[in-house]
Amino acid sequence: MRVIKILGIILFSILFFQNSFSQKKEKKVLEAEIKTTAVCDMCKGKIEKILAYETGVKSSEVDYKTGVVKVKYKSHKTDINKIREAIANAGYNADDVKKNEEAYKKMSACCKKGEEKKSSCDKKEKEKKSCCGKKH
Ligand SMILES: [Cu+2]
Repeated sequence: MRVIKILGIILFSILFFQNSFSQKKEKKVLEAEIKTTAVCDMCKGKIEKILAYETGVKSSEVDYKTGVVKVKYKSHKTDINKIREAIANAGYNADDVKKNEEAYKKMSACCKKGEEKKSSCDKKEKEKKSCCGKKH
């Protein structure tokens, strides 16, 4: 019985220390990459703006050529799924989180087409027009 009691105490303290350790760890700034359906400069501007207002997000950078958003966030203020949701609410897929259809409908035609439209975005850029025909 005594052994069990001692083992119990040891187990309890291990769990306790682990818990307080991971809480300390959680107050860190984490970096993540989220795959989105961003295709042009306008998408980039939009997503970066949204994330700038998102709680806990320190910085974000969208590479619309690859569709990858690099985001730095405070893990005790937000989590990766909230960030994905914010992007999805703007009309873009974010990893496994599907885009908000209402927001998607309101987007400029150029931003809607994902992969296939990428080439035409580039073409327009070469003509020195903004991808979606708007200055931003
Ligand atoms: Cu776009």
